[in-house]
Amino acid sequence: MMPPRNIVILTGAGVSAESGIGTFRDSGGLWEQHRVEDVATPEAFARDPDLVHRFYDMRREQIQARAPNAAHLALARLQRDWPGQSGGRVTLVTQNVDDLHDRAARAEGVVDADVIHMHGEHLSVWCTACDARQGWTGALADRPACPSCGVPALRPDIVWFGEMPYRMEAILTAIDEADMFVSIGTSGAVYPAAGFVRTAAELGAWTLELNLEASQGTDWFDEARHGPATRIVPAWVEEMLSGG
Ligand code: BJW
Repeated sequence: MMPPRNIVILTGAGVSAESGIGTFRDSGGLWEQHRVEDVATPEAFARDPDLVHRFYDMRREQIQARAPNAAHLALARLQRDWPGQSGGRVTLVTQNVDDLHDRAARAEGVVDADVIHMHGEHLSVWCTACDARQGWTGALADRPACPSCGVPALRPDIVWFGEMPYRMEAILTAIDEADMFVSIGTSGAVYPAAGFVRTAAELGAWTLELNLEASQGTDWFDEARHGPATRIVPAWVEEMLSGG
């Protein structure tokens, strides 16, 4: 393999698991006996908004008590140091709706960190009346008014099943320009993210999977390393930054 310049990293729930944030499809990935597919859809929200608000209020509160782990911090160091070392760039795309990559970037002093949250963010709300999106740390179950328009029409700024993930054009451009595509802590069960490895491989990028176990798309990767993210991600970043 030629030394890579541009790297695209896709992360999923597995990268935050060791920070104490449960994954979606591992055993125990249920909430009050509901599957994620039963609460994370526009239809579920229309049918039972109280249930959906309680689910997201609980998770919005939970993530604020969690902290980035060694994998988030290592990826932030790669974002910070790779451009100077290689002349290339690292595009970090996450399916996660927590803010642990963003906090890790701040902790490691990444200038202009751009974490692409393709499935939205827990700490953001979207007003379905005026279309404004804004930062939010509190609850929504009591139907607060939108700070922009005053209408109590706020919903979690989360991409639910059947909705278009955010910033797809920027993601596909980055994959098109990537020499290396790395997937970390994702089961490969949810599209379009699950298809990125195939696109990257077809466009000529070298592909690497870092996950606890083989993902559903594991055959698409040139190399797979399996183990906990806090061990295998810092080791890989160290290899990259030492030119190995
Ligand atoms: C560790 C670890 C450790 C654990 N260290 N690793 C039929 C076929 C194909 C597609 C479809 C279909 N029917 C419908 C669709 C489309 C649908 C879809 O994919 N459905 C599937 C269920 C089949 N997708 C959509 O609807 C998306 N939109 C869309 O497609 O729009 C149309 C479009 C068309 C053309 C182009 C583009 C778009 C929207 C998807 C929205 C997903 N939203 C969620 C919920 C929001 C978050 C929330 O509620 O909190 O996002 S679902 C949930 O799954 C969440 C995640 O981001 C996402 C992915 O999960 P992830 O991250 O992979 O987690 P897990 O739990 O599955 O895996 C964790 C992994 O970590 C495991 O492998 C573990 O082993 C590993 N692990 N500990 C390392 N310590």
